[in-house]
Parts: sequence; structure tokens; C-alpha cells
Amino acid sequence: MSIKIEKKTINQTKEPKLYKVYLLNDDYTTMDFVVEILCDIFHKTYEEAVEIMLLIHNRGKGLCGIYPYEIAETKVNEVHKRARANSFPLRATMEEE
Ligand code: TYC
Repeated sequence: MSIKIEKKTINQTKEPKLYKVYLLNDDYTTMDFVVEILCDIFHKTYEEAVEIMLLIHNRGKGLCGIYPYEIAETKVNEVHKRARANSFPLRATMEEE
């Protein structure tokens, strides 16, 4: 008598890689503008936005959100477009999680 053991793959669906989006500090972008970006593009509350902005100001960079590749890329582009339109040098970066 033999016992058959069937190997079954429980979950073959692959999760998409996620990317962290950061804002970087600089000496020229106003604090108010960064707070506005965090509220409008990253959907933070005003209080969260102020906290993240101050962290960036004090430590050099700060995490704004974690997204699939294309959404992260769109956020970075939106930040740069809006910064350029307002003549600020504000930069965003993305890193694989
Ligand atoms: N350091 C800027 C200032 O003193 C404020 C600032 C905060 C700029 C966060 C960019 O991502 C940034 N006006």
C-alpha cells in the first residue's frame, strides 16, 4: 500500500513589489509648500503633514508613502511638476521596499 502525497501550491499569486516615496530637504522650498504637497499628493492630514515636513527638515529626508511602482512614479512626477510650477527645488525619490 502506498500513500500518495500531493504537492499543492497554496498561493501562486505574486504580490507586486512596493516602493517607498521620500521627500528630500533643501534650503529654499517653504515649509508651507511641503505641507501642501503632503496633504494634496500624499493625502496626509494637516497634523501628519507638519510632522513629516519637520522630520524632513531636521533629518534630511522623510517617508511619504509606500506604493506599487507606477503609483510611486506618478507621485514623484507630480511633486516635481508642482515644485517646478512654483519655482521650488523640492525633490522626491523612490526606493524599492
Ligand atoms: N528646509 C526648508 C526650510 O527651512 C523646509 C523644507 C522641509 C524643505 C522639507 C523641503 O522636503 C522639505 N524652508
